[in-house]
Amino acid sequence: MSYENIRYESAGGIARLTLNRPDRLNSFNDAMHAELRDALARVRADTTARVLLLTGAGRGFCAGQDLSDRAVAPGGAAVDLGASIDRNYKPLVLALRTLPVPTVCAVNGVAAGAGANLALACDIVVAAKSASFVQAFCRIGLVPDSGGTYFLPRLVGTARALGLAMLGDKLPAEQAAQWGLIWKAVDDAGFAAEVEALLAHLSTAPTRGLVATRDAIHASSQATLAEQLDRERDLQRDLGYGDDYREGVAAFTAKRAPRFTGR
Ligand code: T3D
Repeated sequence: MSYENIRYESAGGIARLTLNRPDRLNSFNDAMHAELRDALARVRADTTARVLLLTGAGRGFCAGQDLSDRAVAPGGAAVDLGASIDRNYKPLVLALRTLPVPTVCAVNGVAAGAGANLALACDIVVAAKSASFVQAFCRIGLVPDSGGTYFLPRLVGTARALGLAMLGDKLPAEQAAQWGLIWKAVDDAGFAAEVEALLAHLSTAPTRGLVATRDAIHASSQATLAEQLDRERDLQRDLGYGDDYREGVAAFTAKRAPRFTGR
């Protein structure tokens, strides 16, 4: 499939996916969703990829659903938004959360509506200080979707989740980091270099161990302590037979840098 609404490349262990409708602040349309599905399937099948970068082209990260596809003429039939979520947004969020490699979202500018929550579906979210997060749904009479009602209270607590979701204010990147919504806000001047350093690190990290860590941390909110201890035991047992654990211990013992293969 050729892409018109996104850019995708994979090289040096890094898969890079860029939302690419900058004149519409990279808002989603059906064609972009289809391309994203295709690209994420490629990442999943790419045995050389060790990390995924998700970012946006131009001044924004993503403004959520393209609302020009949602305008209804007086008396016209309304669009079935539930069908849109089943077809596009739910598979997108679940595909990101279950990728076999760590995911980094570099929020280069405003992230609004489903665009904000797409970012929150990634493992590590780094934002330029000029970026912001907007739960814009309440401005058009909707609820936060694409995992918004799931991610927000878990990340920032009920009071802040409700404030963000019911008021729809722009949350500046620095405050988002202070609140624990994202990992880090970085000066615009150093943003690209910081993202590249993160990608270089993750592309040579013990990939299976990191993905198992993500899965365990996500599972913990539904688990008892005993269940979580059992989960950690099972993952540790599995990883303990892996190449990266063997390499990590060998490198530590030999006082050299490890050469992880992601296996
Ligand atoms: O529908 C379904 O399938 C259900 C799922 C829904 C998921 C959702 O995401 S619903 C929420 C949809 N998104 C929004 O409501 C956000 C709308 N946009 C904004 O609130 C603001 O544009 C931003 C806060 C994102 C950025 O503000 P600002 O001042 O930096 O930029 P701007 O001037 O508002 O926008 C720049 C241009 O992008 C402008 O076009 P123009 O005037 O230059 O021709 C604006 O219309 C366009 N744009 C921004 N967001 C969207 C958009 N065009 C279409 N759809 C958008 N979502």
